[in-house]
Amino acid sequence: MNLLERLQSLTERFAQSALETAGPQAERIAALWWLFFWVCTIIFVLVVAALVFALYRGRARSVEESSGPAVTLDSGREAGIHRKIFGLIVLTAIILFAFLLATEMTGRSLASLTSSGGVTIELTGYRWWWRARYLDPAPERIVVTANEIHIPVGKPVLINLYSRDVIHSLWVPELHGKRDLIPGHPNALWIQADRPGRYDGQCAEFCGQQHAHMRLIVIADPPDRFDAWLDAQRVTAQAPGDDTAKRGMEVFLTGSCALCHAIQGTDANGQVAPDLTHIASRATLAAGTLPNTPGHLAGWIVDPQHVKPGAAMPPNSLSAEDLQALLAYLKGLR
Ligand code: HEC
Ligand SMILES: [Cu+2]
Repeated sequence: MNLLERLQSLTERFAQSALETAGPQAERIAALWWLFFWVCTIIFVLVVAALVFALYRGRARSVEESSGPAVTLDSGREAGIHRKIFGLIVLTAIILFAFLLATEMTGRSLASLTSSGGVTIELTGYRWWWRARYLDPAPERIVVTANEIHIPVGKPVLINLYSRDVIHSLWVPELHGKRDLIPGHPNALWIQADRPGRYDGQCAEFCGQQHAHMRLIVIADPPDRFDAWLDAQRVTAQAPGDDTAKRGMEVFLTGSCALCHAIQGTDANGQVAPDLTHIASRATLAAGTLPNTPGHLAGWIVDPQHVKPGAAMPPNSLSAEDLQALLAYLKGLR
């Protein structure tokens, strides 16, 4: 692969474009964008053409008249010019009003996507990661995860938005516009993906030092795969099989980890950090900051402040054996 191909495949995988729409909401926003784009482009071209014409004519005339008397407008011509200017002002007002109307109509149609009995996700912003809870009337069926959510293709999904600290904003450009997460003021939006794929979003409201490392991965699965994923997430962590992983679990539970992190099915029940019950099934670590590989995981656990300065996880000094055991344990949390 040469550099260009590498770049292309990278942008295909990770580029976020509001114009590469993957759902009805984003399509409406993109249509509005194109309307603004074409109308403004046409006006821009006309204005520049008029300007060039006026400059050209003005120059030709000034050469012609430089020896003659000063130019004066007769009152008939002046009235004509005033009428033209007035006409253009009215046209501008009409165009702006049409934009306003189109924006309002788009806003309304964005709000019209609803359904009952679908998937509802409670998404909470933290500095600097996302907690996601898949709601269910039966408490034991509720799924808690972080930084990576799955949704079923072709179905409207309701996302309730909360913040635990400052104002964040959710933006998944290929699916929807931005919506703020405001402390003490619940917000909501509907999203729908029409084709399977990975759609990256991130925090779009400056929220502190690591604002740029606050990615949310949205994976749209065909409905049966989505159901399988959700069922798998409902399963609590199994007791580890081999001795190394058993030792790792001990390190996790007796160390500081369990104060902040929860692992369902164990005594770890910390609520101020990402749920790690299925950490091994996620693509990235620390809200898209690192790929989820054993090497990166080890680096993260030992010194998160090096990777994400300011993040609310302290460094850990672990012996080499304990670290390896911890990695073996976390690897099993699929
Ligand atoms: C003081 C609380 C705290 C302690 C103690 C702590 N963590 Fe964390 N951890 C966090 C926070 C907060 C994050 C999210 C950081 C971010 O992405 O900004 C995190 C993120 C992680 C992640 C990435 C999760 C994800 O979904 O991306 C892993 C894995 C992790 N911690 C493992 C551990 C292990 C193992 C220990 C014990 C050795 C530990 N943590 C101790 C607070 C803590
Ligand atoms: Cu944020």
